[in-house]
Amino acid sequence: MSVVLSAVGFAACMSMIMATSATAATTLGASAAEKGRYFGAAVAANKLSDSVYTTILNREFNSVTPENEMKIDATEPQQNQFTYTNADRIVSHARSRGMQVRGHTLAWHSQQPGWMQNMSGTALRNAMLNHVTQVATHFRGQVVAWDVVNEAFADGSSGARRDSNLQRTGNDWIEAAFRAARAADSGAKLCYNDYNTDDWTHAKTQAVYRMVQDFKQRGVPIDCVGLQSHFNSGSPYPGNYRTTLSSFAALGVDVQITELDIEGASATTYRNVVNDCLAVSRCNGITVWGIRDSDSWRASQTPLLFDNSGNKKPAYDAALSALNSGNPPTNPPTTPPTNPPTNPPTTPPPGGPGSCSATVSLNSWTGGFVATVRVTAGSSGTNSWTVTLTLPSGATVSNAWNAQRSGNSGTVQWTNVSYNGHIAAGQSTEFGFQGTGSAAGMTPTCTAT
Ligand code: 9MR
Repeated sequence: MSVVLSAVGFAACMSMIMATSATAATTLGASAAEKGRYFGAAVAANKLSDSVYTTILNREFNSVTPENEMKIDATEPQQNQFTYTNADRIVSHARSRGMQVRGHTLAWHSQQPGWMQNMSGTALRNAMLNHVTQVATHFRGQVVAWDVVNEAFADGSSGARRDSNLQRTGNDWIEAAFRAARAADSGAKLCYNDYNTDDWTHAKTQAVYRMVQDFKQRGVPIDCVGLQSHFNSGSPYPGNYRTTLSSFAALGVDVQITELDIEGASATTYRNVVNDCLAVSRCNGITVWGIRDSDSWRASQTPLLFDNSGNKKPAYDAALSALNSGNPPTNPPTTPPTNPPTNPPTTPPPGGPGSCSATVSLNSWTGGFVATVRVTAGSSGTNSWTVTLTLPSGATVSNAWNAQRSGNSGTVQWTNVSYNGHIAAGQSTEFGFQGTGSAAGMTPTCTAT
């Protein structure tokens, strides 16, 4: 029996087809945006004159990461001489077309200029903090997220920090970098970024997880974790990738897939990665590490979404269709608060005014310091608290977190902020500040209500 479509049925059928094709986004960036996310690419400044390259970039992507142009050797080739020409070209190309920019990277053991490679100790710590401050200040308001610290953990089963000149300045170099970045640009999301942190069972993944958990508990300003996700035969896409994304997100940070490439560009694996990101509401977006295979740092692995001529590969179709069939976000994308409550508010303890005590620990270097003040409630708990500290002459506070302050030198009073005034009996909270000069010998006093 033949089926004859009535005119009405045919029209209805056509309108369904047209409705479907009219609503499906046709580019990676547009589709990701419909899901409250971005789809980005690493971009090299010297390719912005290649029209095949820029045609794909401008059509497909709504986020850009400079591949090398914001690194330390590029931005501070001589100490205290900053050059932003190539980075600025990428930023202006992106922002003038409505693309967002991820900054990469402020503190890293690799791609250090010669002068920094030869430094150590307090001189290096100061130089690193100065670099973070200067570069984050230059790009303030232009980058939505920074890879503040890159690749600071060792490979293998140790779960240890990677040995480097930066690590040898003291284990707190990472948190010092994050604090300096927050002070310089309170609007950018601050990320820790690493590779081989995709498999949830790996020691390196677990070590990064514990660091982020510790930072959140102690009020170190961190907003996101970047998983580079360079997948290849030696380091394949893990079946528990989604668990890794959701586990980091559960710590209260965003997760971003920052340098995706997949040896051989399996369509299935690209689809899986997109689906995993869409399944985790705090997975903000995906950046592929290059546009065409020939742009890749691993070109021979043909790991990207476009071939050497700029044609879409099957992996492209898989990524786009996964984006198009994903669910819209249940939670709107978040922007970081300028003073994030890193210790989540606890239930106010019963009881009224109490007493409190405070201790201060210092991380000092020539010309500067970071102070961490621990406030501990007495037997009745606190509703609010004030800590008084007298700084030695010459010491000046440049920024602070988790407390309000009066003044920036001499006798300074620090009062709780909204989320850390209530401390249960015997419990503690921490606030901190960074400054110049020497802060040795301060004795804090605490009063509570
Ligand atoms: O793709 C980058 C390549 O052009 C550089 O030569 C290389 C030098 O270190 O860095 C590459 O990008 C790296 C990124 O900055 C950090 N994660 C690993 C990336 C691939 O090596």
